[in-house]
Amino acid sequence: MSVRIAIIGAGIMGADHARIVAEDLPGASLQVVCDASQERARKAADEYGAGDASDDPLATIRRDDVDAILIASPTKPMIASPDETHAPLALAAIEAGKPALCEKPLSQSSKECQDVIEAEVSRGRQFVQLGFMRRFDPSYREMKAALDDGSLGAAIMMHNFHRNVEAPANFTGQMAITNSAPHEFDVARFVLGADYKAISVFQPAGIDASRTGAPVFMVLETDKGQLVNIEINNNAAYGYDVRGELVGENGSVFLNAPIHTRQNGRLMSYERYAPDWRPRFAEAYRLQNKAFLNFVRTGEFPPIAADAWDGYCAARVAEAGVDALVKGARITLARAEKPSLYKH
Ligand code: ISE
Repeated sequence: MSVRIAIIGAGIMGADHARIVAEDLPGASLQVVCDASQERARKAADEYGAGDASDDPLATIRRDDVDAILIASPTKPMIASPDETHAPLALAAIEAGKPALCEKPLSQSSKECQDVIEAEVSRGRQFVQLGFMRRFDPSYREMKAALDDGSLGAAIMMHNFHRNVEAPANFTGQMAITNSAPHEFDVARFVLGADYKAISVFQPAGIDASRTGAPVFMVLETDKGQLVNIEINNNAAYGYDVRGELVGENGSVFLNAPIHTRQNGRLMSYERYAPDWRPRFAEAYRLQNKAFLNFVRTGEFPPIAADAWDGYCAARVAEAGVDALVKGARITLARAEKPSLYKH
């Protein structure tokens, strides 16, 4: 029997997930596409062959003909964070007893993440897989394997660059920390098997820090004594460019992007950058969504996937990062106790 999936949100990520479910996820069927705009929901539903379209997320979650939820909530009309609907919808899915794959971040509020954690702990099982898809990216998987198999020796530093072509209109400098950087906060934790104990945040002098997408440079210290630096530049202009280097005592591992061709001509040789994250992480999204389908079928939470606890950890360090930026100070991190429900 096909797993009947409802997608909440038909924006850039909702539409891409609808494509993956419809074209690249055998065993799943696209039952409903829901969006605040009925027109946008209908367009995505027609394009990807969904059974229905809706503009009511709670009714969609509760439908008897829906087995699982994919939360890629529509961005508000860009007047607030585009991510503020994720946690409430995750709670509604838990209430309905349905597994949910929730796009990152779970919430920009660590308190809202704790509400989701409490809802799962009180039911004694996990419902929410969180969309930190880089954990499934083949490049990050090889980087982690080199550390885990001992060939790198002990990890000492990790360098991360995360560049978008152009920031959306509402994208504040702080959103570089709360919306983009959670990918690095999570994947560095995952690769290193560590947690953060402090964060410092800087911006280049002379830039207009209030300008949308103003770059930020962060230095994080882990509880294993490692250093993690993260550059977020959402107005890089030249292309979507995510880089990483894990430095160990016996060597290092660089990430390579899945670039398939190099073009020669006019005395030049060049490779193309992706215009945004979807082509760069297409395989990661496919593998993440495949793991979610298996979770829905078996109830076994995928061993490398992110969960509500990881969402809380990312939100906690993002909150400290905004604090560090505003105060121009190194901020130490306190965290709640990890419930035993979260095994990874
Ligand atoms: C966006 O929300 C994503 O999740 C992308 O993966 C990331 O590269 C981008 O910076 C975020 O704004």
